Amino acid sequence: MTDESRPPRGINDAATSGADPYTAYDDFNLPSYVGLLSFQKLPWVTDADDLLRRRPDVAIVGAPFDDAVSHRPGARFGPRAIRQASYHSGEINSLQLGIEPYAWLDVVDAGDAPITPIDVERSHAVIRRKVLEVARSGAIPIVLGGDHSITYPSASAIAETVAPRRLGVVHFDAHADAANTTWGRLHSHGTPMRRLIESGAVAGRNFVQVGLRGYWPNVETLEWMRGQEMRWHLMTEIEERGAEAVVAESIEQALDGPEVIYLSVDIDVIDPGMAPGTGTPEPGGMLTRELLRAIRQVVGRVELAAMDVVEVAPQYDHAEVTAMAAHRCVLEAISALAARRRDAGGAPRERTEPQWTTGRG
Ligand SMILES: [Mn+2]
Repeated sequence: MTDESRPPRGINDAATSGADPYTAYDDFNLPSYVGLLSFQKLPWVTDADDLLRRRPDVAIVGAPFDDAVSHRPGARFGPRAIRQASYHSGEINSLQLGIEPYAWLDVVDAGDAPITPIDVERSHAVIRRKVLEVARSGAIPIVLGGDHSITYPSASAIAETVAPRRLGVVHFDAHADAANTTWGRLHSHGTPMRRLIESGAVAGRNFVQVGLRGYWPNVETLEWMRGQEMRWHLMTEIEERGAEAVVAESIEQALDGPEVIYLSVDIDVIDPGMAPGTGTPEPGGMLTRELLRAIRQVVGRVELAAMDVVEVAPQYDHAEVTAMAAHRCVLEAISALAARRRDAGGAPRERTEPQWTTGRG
């Protein structure tokens, strides 16, 4: 058990002399490479009833699935790579937003959807159920992919959860992912946005894409997208107008009717020079710093229902640079959620739950 009579010691606390070195730090405050792997060493709370009792503000969900890729596989290892791509542990302080996010928000790691390989339908079904369980606890799910096909079950679950309020989508990606089929299959990482619109989960005109470039999709798919009144902003538009103006317009378009937003981030929206660890890299993308700023901008402005960060394939990464960018996308969203709560006049949270017990006391 954690010793409740003393505050947990952290990385820069001076008063460790005289403490029993075996119990001086709890697991949350030990270095990031020590102990079990959860996102940011946050509590691992996977059971639906435990989530309902705890009612966290935000919950990380892993979707380690890549059976629906069209090119290089490997994103099934993305959630693990993202979870471990941080040297921080314990309490953290966002310099960008001037806030300690965990002082304002109860954030947990809800673990992974119980994926098995070689079965797209089954995997999508368990992702949908996992995201539903988390969202019904009141937490904002932040889903770590996984290939982009997981956005179909994940955003479908969120559309069901927020109904009758309507869901808009802000989607950062090099690719539109709105094809009808890929190699004859309806469910692939090239089709989830089409399925979301066709199923009625999201209206086409509130589906807004940012960062598209390259040589796909084909003319017929673009015509279908226009017919659905989808809005998209090419990378060339970001080059000409700047990301901040483009993102501001995207937010207005996504919220033109809906009340809440699903944010989907394909890491390949970043230039492959800065994020090589992905399955379908597309040269000429956003800077990492532009994307992080854009995430703060979106989450600071909208009511966020859920988020995903997908297509991190660590086999093609170098020095964890892609996984670290994905990890930081999540942290920027969490910090922006905390800043929203503060700016709305909320109170810092009371610590009723230990972050992580030591088992060493
Ligand atoms: Mn993509």
